[in-house]
Amino acid sequence: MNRLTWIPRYPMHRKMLALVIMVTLVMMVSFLGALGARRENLGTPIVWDVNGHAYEVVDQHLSWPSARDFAASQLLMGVPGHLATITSAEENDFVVSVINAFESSQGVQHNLLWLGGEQIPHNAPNPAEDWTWITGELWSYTNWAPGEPNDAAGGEYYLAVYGSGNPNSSKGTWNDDFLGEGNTGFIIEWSPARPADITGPDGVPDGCVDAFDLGALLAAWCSVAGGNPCGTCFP
Ligand SMILES: [Ca+2]
Ligand SMILES: [Ca+2]
Repeated sequence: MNRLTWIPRYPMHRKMLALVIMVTLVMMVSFLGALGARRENLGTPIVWDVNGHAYEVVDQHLSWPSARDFAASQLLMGVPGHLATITSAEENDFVVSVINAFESSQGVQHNLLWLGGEQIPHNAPNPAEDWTWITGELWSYTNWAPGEPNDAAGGEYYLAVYGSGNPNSSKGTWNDDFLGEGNTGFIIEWSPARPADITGPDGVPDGCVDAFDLGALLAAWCSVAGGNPCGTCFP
């Protein structure tokens, strides 16, 4: 009787072969699963070392809601993205540097790129009021282009930042924009959870999560009744 030559003759060896096949299948399924979760857009996110967040320009013409959903579907080390939120002049400068890097490497000039700002409710009477960040961060810093926000076309409920491709507006300034506008892309930000910057050597947050923050955390932990699971505090 013919016999498949790759099948071991002895039961123990057959069990080992079955184990190897099973492990291989599990690894293949895991690998394919990882591929399915990979980021679909090309390019390399750039990390801002001030907050540890990563940013990337996506060169796709999508409506603001579609860009929002696309960003949320993009995982970076297991963290879903969101349309970028800009809460300081320093972050705006960094986002401009990300735009610059993308435009120079790809040889393109973007007109407008969606950000994660939306005016809610949409029928707000004042174009400058009721703006919110998609992440729930405090809306405080703004960098509107001159004359913006103006709701010029009506329905300008969505936030966009100018790239190099608009001759009338400075790169990095903002525009309230409508769904039908010719936005040429959007910016994704990944905001992984990280320990809070509680304090610095002078007692105020210093933009760095370091030993000062750990010390403040431990001090607060011991000072809160019942906060120390060991029931004692270090002197
Ligand atoms: Ca942000
Ligand atoms: Ca506008």
